[in-house]
Amino acid sequence: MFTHTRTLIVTLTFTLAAFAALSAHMAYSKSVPAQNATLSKSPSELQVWFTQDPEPAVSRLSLQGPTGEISLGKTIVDKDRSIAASVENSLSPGSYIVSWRSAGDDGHVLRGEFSFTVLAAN
Ligand SMILES: [Cu+2]
Repeated sequence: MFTHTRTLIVTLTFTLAAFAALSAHMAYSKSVPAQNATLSKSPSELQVWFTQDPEPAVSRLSLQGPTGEISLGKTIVDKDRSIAASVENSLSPGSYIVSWRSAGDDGHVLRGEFSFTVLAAN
């Protein structure tokens, strides 16, 4: 009896842990450039990784610079749970904000942003 109860509790605990993992929202994992990075030259691409496979239909990167919106290449979804877009023209020194939008397994659209700085060449 005691053994059966303990087995049941252990089984329940594992089941709840598995359910929590499956139902978790997707989250930002890392990016290149990294959050608050200081770069000595303009990046040629922006890439953001997530904790689940990004949904291509809603995934988008955009970039704001000192003079407004900067045009990027089409946002692509990679197999390694990331989305990426090329930076078509060299960025002038200044502060930039990357905005991302994506969705994971549960379809909830998530948005976030992070900044990086491009230093003047010397
Ligand atoms: Cu969610």
